[in-house]
Amino acid sequence: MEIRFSTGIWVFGAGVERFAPTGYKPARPIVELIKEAGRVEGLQGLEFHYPTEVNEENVKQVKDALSTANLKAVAIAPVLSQEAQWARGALSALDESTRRRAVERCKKAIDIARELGAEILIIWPGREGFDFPFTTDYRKLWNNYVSSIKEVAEYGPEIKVALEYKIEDPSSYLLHGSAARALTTILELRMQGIKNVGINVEFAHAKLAKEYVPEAIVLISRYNALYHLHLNDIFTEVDLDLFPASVHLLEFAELLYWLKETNYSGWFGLDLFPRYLDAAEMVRQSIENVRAIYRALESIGWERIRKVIDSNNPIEAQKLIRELLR
Ligand SMILES: [Mn+2]
Repeated sequence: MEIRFSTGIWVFGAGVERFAPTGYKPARPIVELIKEAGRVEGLQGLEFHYPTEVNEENVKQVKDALSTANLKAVAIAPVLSQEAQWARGALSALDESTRRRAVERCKKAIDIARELGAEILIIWPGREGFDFPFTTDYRKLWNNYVSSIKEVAEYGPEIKVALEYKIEDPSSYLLHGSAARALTTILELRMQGIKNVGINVEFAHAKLAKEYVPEAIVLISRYNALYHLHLNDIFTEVDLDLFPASVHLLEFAELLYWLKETNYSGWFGLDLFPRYLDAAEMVRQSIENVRAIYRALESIGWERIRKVIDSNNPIEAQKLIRELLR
């Protein structure tokens, strides 16, 4: 399995969050951030938000900076959450003019993706849901949401539209809380002939959905819908984008095994939040974590691991776990 690493350019940014409203670091120009990303050994691609990080005004500059840094544009993620205009929903908004603005933003993000040669449009539906009981006609909400995704996907048939599910936050209850829920939209759209909608599995979001991530990616792979990965980690309930495998080490090992077994050929995206850490160093350590686990699996041997799994024997599995720790 070829492992190609990408990360979000936001990882190198100021790091604004609700407990650090002005960020942990000073804001810097996008070209400087790309330059810094280019110095991370093993990093081959970058992901951008539209329009906050890349937009019509700076796209040429971004393109040049990427080529100088020898990095590929991997994905564009339209901002559909972190603005007051999306407080009551974006692609699912019951207010029709808001919904139109959200769809148009996604189409413009596709235009930017085309210009940069990025193949993936990441939709993080952080406001596609509701906040309070007895406030929402769920039939309208789902109809709006699915038809917006359809319109976006039809606009960019060569683009992979990747839904990044999460159970809650910022909205109180999100339509796409789990892999299976995202799959319902994907399968509904396939019945209407739309074949370019899939999933971006973020490790931490899958944990929030109480999924076991290796099994979740196998389920998604059954439908050839695993378009992208956002690797990171989480302790319990707060999504702070920790180093991949720094908490769920064994689950990560099994995840890598199943990515290989299901012939995953996409990018290994790193969605991290360095806070007070040096961003480049956090990306480096994340790449090394993934590589080290992959090497450990390789040294045991794929055949041996497959045999243990096929034996369906928990005792043999404990021996395999100890082999991994050697
Ligand atoms: Mn993410």
